Amino acid sequence: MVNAPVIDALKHDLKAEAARLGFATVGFAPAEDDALRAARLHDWIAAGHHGSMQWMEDRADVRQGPQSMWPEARSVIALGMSYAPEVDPLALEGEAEKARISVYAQGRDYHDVVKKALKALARWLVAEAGRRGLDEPSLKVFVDTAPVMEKPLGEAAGIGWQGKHSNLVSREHGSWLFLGAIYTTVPFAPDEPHDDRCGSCTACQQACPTDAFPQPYVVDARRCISYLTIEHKDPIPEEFREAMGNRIYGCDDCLAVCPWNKFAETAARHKAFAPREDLVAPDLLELLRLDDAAFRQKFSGSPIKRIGRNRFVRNCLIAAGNSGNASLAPVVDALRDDPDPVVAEAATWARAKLTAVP
Ligand code: B12
Ligand code: SF4
Ligand code: SF4
Repeated sequence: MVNAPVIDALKHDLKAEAARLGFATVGFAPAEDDALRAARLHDWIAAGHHGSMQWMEDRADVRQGPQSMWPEARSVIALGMSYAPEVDPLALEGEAEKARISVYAQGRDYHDVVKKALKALARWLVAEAGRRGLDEPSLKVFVDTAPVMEKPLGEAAGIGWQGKHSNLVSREHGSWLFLGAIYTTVPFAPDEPHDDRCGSCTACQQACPTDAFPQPYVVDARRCISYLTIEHKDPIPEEFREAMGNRIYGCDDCLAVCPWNKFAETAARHKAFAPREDLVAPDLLELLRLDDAAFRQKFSGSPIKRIGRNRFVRNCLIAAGNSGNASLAPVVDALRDDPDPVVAEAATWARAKLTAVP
């Protein structure tokens, strides 16, 4: 039997516990599939917007909604952790000796931080439900890697809305939230879905260096610098190389120009996401010299470690080619003989660009 007053009190206390664990926001949605959301996911994949992310295609039928993954689920708890930056993420644009690492990757790996907090919240929920005489709940926790559409679920749970850059925007935290979700058998009363507050603004679409938005709210990953620098394993298509500038890991441009960021309090940022000093404005020259062992050591505990040395150095070479900085030529030259063909090809491209420097 559903004991609504006890579940409502549990929901109230769960919000306080989530805040204690470092979440900046939490909301509740019914664990229902939504036909429009599912159709848009399938359309996105049919259009090829996922590029080489085959895992998006393989599990699209599960990703499309909570019921498709787990029919026993009754509620979705959507959570956000803030990583609001203190300085303008676009400040290093065009700096010849420096590289740009997106804000989300300058601190500790959010997968680890958010997952740990989600698990702690899940344990709290099981213990509290038992203490309050409710049936033992089942739960599943997710951050990023599972076939779950975290952004639309966050919108359904009222913690923000999907902006025209497609990410979840919060009135209090702007574009700077990592998302996580818990599916549970507890039938929590849902919160109101968030309404769209983009209005006539188009700042994010205009800011995109590679024109990655075929229409508002939709990203073609194949054109997105985040995808090209993190997910894409092969040589970066020539048409995007110059537009990448000095971005070597991810991209913040569409997030950073969002007017809602002015309400984002860095005080709400989880302390684990404070930027590492050496990753705020790293020297391209130093990064180009990383071998496998040095790469692993430098990026231990950072999300950057996931892409491996070769892909990382490939990205740095594109930035070197764009730098117009002839003093990088010797280190670029040396990488033309790199055993990895993708690195070697990027070095040849960068060297030719630097030769053209007057
Ligand atoms: C695949 C993926 C990517 C891909 C594809 C991006 C994308 N837009 O989907 C790439 C590698 C490009 C990427 C990049 C980034 N990502 Co990413 N990514 C994901 C992942 C794993 C899946 C997203 C997904 O399901 N995409 C499929 C598409 C179809 O979903 P969608 O974008 O929600 O699409 C909806 C809209 O297009 C909408 N729609 C379509 N047409 C229309 C029309 C109208 C009128 C409307 C209203 C809506 C609408 O319907 C679709 C379905 O509902 C999620 C984690 C997760 N499990 O959810 C993280 C996630 C979305 N990424 C995240 C981040 C931080 C980023 C980057 C900012 C990282 C960076 N700094 O480089 C960039 C941002 C680029 C961008 N503008 O999107 C965060 C976003 C947090 C937030 N506040 O929203 C997530 C949630 C990870 C996390 N757990 O925190 N990412
Ligand atoms: S992350 Fe950068 S490249 Fe990707 S859509 Fe946003 S502005 Fe464009
Ligand atoms: S920049 Fe403008 S259009 Fe883009 S998400 Fe923010 S408010 Fe919406």
